[in-house]
Amino acid sequence: MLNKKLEVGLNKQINEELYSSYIYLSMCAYFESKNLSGFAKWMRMQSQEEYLHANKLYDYVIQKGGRVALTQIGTPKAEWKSVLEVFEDTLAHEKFISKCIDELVNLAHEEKDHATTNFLQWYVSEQVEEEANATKIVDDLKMVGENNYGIFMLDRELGQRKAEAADAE
Ligand code: OFO
Repeated sequence: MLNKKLEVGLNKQINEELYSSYIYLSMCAYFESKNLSGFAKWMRMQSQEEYLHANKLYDYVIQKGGRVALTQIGTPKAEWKSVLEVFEDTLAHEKFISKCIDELVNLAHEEKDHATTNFLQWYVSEQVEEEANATKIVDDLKMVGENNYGIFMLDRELGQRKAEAADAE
């Protein structure tokens, strides 16, 4: 049976992951509106990954005999001043998610729930990758600055993103 405090925490994280999915889908729509199809594709895939992150938590709660409780998802931001601002928001959001995961791990430790501690390690590693990816894109965008050709090339590069293997999202 799933510890009650962890059931609440994991359900909260399901909401955070679904909200992440919603944020990135909104960023995708923004890029589509600017005809930046490569950035849009990257964001669409990011959104789909977040949906899978939510579902992984969802399945775990059920597997442990807990009850999934879905709650309202916030309205995501819809407008940005630049491509750089979108990715700065992405990085800030991923740092926030890393903090949420760390707090959940702390709770699992406090409650001596080793199975959940172990389960959450996947998210701990994933966040290292998520922050590194966003940091790299922010750095690249800072390097090209206002240069349209640079933005064009980055749009093409990010449009090459491939879906990760089903188990490794
Ligand atoms: Fe963006 O990462 Fe989920 O967990």
